Amino acid sequence: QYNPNCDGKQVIVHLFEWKWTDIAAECERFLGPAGYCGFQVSPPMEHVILPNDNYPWWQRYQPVSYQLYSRSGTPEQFADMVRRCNAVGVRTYVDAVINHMTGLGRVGVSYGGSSYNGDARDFPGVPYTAEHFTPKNLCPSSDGNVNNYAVEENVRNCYLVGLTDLYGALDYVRNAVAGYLNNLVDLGVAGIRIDAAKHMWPADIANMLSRVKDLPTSHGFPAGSKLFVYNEVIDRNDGAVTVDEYYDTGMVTEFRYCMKLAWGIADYGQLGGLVDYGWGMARDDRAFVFVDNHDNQRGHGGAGDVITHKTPREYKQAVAYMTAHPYGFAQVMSSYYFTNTDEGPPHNADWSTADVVINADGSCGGGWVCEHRWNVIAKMVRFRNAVAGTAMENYWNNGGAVAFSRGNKGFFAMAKGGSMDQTLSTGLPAGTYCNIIDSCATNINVGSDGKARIQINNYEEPIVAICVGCTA
Ligand code: LM2
Ligand code: CA
Repeated sequence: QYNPNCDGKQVIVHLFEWKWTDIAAECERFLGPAGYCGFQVSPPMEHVILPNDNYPWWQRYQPVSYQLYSRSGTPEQFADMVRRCNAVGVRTYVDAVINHMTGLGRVGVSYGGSSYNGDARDFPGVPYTAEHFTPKNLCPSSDGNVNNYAVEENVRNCYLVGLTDLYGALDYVRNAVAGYLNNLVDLGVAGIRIDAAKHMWPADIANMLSRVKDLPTSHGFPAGSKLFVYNEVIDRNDGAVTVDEYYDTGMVTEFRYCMKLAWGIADYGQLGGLVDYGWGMARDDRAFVFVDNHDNQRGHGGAGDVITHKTPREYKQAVAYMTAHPYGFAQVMSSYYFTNTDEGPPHNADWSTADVVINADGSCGGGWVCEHRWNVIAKMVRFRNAVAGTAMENYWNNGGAVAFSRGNKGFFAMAKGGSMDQTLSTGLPAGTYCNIIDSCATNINVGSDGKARIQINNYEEPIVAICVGCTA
């Protein structure tokens, strides 16, 4: 479960709140040609519907059943999306919400017709009833909610913000969750993010995963391929639960990376200390890294010291550095504009999710940010694919600009103020290369000593990325 199953490609994009029909089209017209490994979808299962809160994005983190009806579309549309994306080599990763069901007090009927009653712990669409939820006596908190991150049992056995907590030790629950995951596997899904993994026992996750079958060869997966897994564990050296507890169940989200990268972009002198194992950061082959995610970009889980699309110039530098740097497996965020931290995606008059608008110049409209289409970001996806498997070498940093090579396959430089002029070792064979960031408008000549004069004069996109075999 450590292999993303995308033929060695290196970057996943989170298409936050996109509809299945839009994603299918995006795979064919952009993600495939751009070299994206795949995309993470918002939770695809039936969820609560909250008109009184103007249908917030977080509706989708309150499951009602495992039927694939959601604000993003129907089961048929989901299946069609996965099939069409697989056909162009772009894989689907599902945000799997399996720690809990709805919040207490949530009562209603969801998109696929399943009813829900949080107080009664009644979810006939699965079905789950009261006995399938964590017994009160296992939760050492006076109000039943997670309220002390220093105590493991509190974090894992209590109700996270009042969400009815599934009792993952039960064979019935493990089987129900595995049934959901196996349905996804049958449809051609390549991997999952385990939402709130920190609030689940690693042994429960391991057991659930042990019941999941291999990926189907009918969708182009080599025989014996396993579902890729990344566990969402917010570990900022601030509690009893640490990322290393999840190394056996898959990769782990590395939230300290968001912080460290933000500090490094603010002060290039700190970029050299981006990955700090002494600080407890996940080992390289387990780290799942990102500049920001759907929570911390809006002040929810793991927020603070995070760069987002709201500061585009810094954001491009942050994503560029992440994708150039060899640490971990990388995810790019694709957002919608928001002012209120609860508000859902761009919507039509009836609050159904609006289509993603693609402008003539390739940017998005209609309220969608589409960071994954930004020039620097899309180009750096190609760079990361081109240099996969190589180490960082020839590291140079003068506090205002930074540069390094990736083995003998690529070289990257970035200038905080927008300009630099330095002769540096590139690690590359002698020859003429072109900067893929400016679509090869600039050539860079590497001499027989491996050195090249690196000049940057571009305030918005102050980056040079050259790689063997890379063209406009
Ligand atoms: C996650 N990771 O561990 C998700 O990434 C995060 O987005 C989810 O929280 C959380 N865990 C649970 O899946 C979001 C959001 C919360 C929201 C929950 C449930 O950040 O604010 O909580 O989804 O929808 C909301 C209300 C909260 C209320 C709760 C239960 O904001 O006030 O608690 O619903 O009704 C009484
Ligand atoms: Ca739990």
